[in-house]
Amino acid sequence: MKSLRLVLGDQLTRSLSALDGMDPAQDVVFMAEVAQETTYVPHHKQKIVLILSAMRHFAEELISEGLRVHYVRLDDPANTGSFTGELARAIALHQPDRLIATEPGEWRVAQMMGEWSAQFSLPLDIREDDRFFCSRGRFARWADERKSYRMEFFYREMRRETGLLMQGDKPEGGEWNFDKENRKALPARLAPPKRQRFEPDAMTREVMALVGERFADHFGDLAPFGWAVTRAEALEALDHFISACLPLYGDYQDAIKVGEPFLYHSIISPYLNCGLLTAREVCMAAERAFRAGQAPLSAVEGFIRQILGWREYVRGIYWRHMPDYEDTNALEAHRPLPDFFWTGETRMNCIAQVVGETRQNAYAHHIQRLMITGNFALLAGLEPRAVEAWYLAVYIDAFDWVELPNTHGMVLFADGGLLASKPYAASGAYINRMSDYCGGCAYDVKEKSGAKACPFNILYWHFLIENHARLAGNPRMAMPYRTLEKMSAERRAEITREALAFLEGGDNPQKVGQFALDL
Ligand code: DLZ
Ligand code: SF4
Repeated sequence: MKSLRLVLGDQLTRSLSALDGMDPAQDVVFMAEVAQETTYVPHHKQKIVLILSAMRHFAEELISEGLRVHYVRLDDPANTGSFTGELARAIALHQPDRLIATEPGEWRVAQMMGEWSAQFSLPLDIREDDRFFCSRGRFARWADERKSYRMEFFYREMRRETGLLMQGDKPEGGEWNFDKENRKALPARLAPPKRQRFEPDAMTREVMALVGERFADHFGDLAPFGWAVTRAEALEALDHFISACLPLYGDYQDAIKVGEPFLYHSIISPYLNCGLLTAREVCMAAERAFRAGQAPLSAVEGFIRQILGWREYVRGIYWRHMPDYEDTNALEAHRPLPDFFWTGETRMNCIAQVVGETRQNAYAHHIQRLMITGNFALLAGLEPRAVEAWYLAVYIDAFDWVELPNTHGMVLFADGGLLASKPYAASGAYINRMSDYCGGCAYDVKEKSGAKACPFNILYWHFLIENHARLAGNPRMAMPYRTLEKMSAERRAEITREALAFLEGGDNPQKVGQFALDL
């Protein structure tokens, strides 16, 4: 029986279930670069380079193993631009008896895939994506048993199930979570390790030329491009993280420093999410470092929790709640995304820095995404769809299944608390404590009102006022609401006036001047 085996751009793993039991004499692997995927959001140029170059390298590795690969390039004049169109051409050419796929990561693609069997009159075997620790069915069973599902409990079950960082049936070190030992402020003189860059080879340079020409209007710098595009390079990046960064990863997990876009973060999420590395091998490498005495338990536990806990949990939430999940808008946020999310042209130094680094690297670390751009989007009441499209486009590791719950649930609280127990709203004081952004800002983080006041200070209280009916009953919001209630009616009116002036005028210096006169 001849099978056509589908490998999507985020399934670049040799042990992928769709490639299981391959008959090299008959079977053909199908891979396609298609406009549908490169443009459904205006992906950062480096993100497109990573995916296409990693796809080409992966195909080459399969071919050198003696497998047959039907590979369609984006610049093939006959390319129809869609998975369905390319599959139709491949089926006509190879005349397979059946199709074999691994379940796709994205709802949109799963819907498309659901039609292929009838469309092509061929049996389609959709196999589980066993690169995840927790299958979709397994997550559904866990979630069915509870009214509210918090990550921490899910994570404990995953620890028990996998045996990662366990001593028999007890967690290593006697506790499940060591976060109280993590998250320190970064000492001024500590210099984080220099990160590896992988020089683009001829294949990557060819893709860069294609992307430069075809996606010139997409956000982000094309060069320098230093991401790993093969499994061998990704493994090297993993080794470097484990030896040079993991020991201090926990301590400085929430720190932010100007000019240090990577700090001690792993920066392996792009490789995990497109398949060059697997979650299992990454967690095992971290555990080995702990057992060998090379990294403290607090750091290793914190890192493993991100992958075994959080990453699996958000995927579970995505599949359990799509497609309705993305339509919720619990805080009824409808303001449009300001241009400065794309241009970085704003007097708010924190936003300008994060957007600038994002443009350069297609990357920002989690606390920049959550507490700078994300916090602003939450406080300003930006429309979830627009914010989500932005995150999906600009970050190299962003795929819908992981981006959507993180942005919609964690950052914007648009799911009304399904994922997070409270909105992650913070004023300028938090940003000032965790970063060195405020010193170089046109605004004053200590000012609470007037033209010089940090917009986060005004927007924070305005957010609480605007969402009083929706959030005041949340026990985890009791403290800020008590403080708000102690404020005079005049002060509250002043906050509303200044916040609306900012939100309507942007932080255009002229308008800000005008807004100061209006006060
Ligand atoms: C993100 C992406 C891009 C930019 N390009 C392609 C592509 O040309 N071909 C492909 O197979 N996959 C691409 N991807 C990743 C897909 O969007 C991803 O496989 C789906 O979202 C999974 O459901
Ligand atoms: Fe950001 Fe406010 Fe600090 Fe400026 S003062 S960098 S706007 S937090």
